[in-house]
This record gives sequence, C-alpha cells and structure tokens, in this order.
Amino acid sequence: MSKRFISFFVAFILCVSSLCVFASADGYGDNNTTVKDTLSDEVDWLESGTYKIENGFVFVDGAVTAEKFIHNFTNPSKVTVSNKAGSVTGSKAVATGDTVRYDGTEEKDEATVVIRGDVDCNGKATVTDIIKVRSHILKTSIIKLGTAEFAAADFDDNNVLSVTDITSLVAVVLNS
Ligand SMILES: [Ca+2]
Ligand SMILES: [Ca+2]
Repeated sequence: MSKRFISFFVAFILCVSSLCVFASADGYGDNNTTVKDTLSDEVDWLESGTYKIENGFVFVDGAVTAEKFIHNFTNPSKVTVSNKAGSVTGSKAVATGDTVRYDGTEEKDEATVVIRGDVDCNGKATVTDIIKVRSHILKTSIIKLGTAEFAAADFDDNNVLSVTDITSLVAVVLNS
C-alpha cells in the first residue's frame, strides 16, 4: 500500500472519528474501560534501562526482535519471552501480549509486553491496528481489547482511547 493511499485513508478516519466524537460528546468517555487501575502486580526483578516497566507491563516503542528485546534487560541471561505458541527467540518479533519472565534461582517475575501501537498483536503498528482502535472508539463493531492491547493503543496513558491516541498511532504507522 502506498503512503499516499495510507495518508488519504488516515485523513478519512480522522474526519469521521472527529465528527462522531463531536456528535456524541455528552456520553463520550463514560463507557470507556479503565483497565490500568485494576492492575496491581509489582514487577521487581525485571529491570531495564531501555523500557518503562509499570503495572505489570513492559512498554516498547516500535517493533523489536526477541534477541534485541531480551538484551535490553539488566540481567538478560535470566530473561525469556513466550507467547501462547511457545518460546519467542532470536529474530522472531516480540508482540503485544507476549509474556516476559525473569527466572533466577529464587527470584521469579513476569510481565506482559506492550508494543506501542500494536493492538492486533503481530509485533508492529500497521493500518490494521488503526482500524481496530477506530472500531473500538466508534463502537462500529464489538471489539474487546485485552488489557495489554488497550495499553498498546493508549499512547497518552490516560486510560481512555480517543482521537488523540489514533493521531499518535497514525504518526507511528506513517513513519514506519
Ligand atoms: Ca499490529
Ligand atoms: Ca488515551
């Protein structure tokens, strides 16, 4: 898909989103799920100078391979990544929803990966993610976002998905 097409597409989405938000301003925001407040897991052993680790999530800006991701932790030899299918290693992409574990002799810890903008959990931010977030905001289809997926879409960390988040997501997709 050409960038020109994506630009048109994105402009269209933003227009429609803005109109709908304006039209439903009274009730807007009331039904948005707040997820981060319910997460209280403390991540103690997983440490990284590169990634923000908070509320049981490891926040990653942009696509990253498992090898590079693990290397960015303070104690990489004790860190592993996995998804439902098994281990994520080497040049495989880490995706939103993957589990990162710290496995020391005594110390165990784990957190969920959040790749910013990757709402469909394929490891990168694309137009598909924009469509998914848009559908969630406009409620045009029943889209249930998991907590990690919600966090991936909530660029400004305010626990609400809005046009502001789509704008940030669009910028990421266009620059990728
Ligand atoms: Ca994605
Ligand atoms: Ca937000």
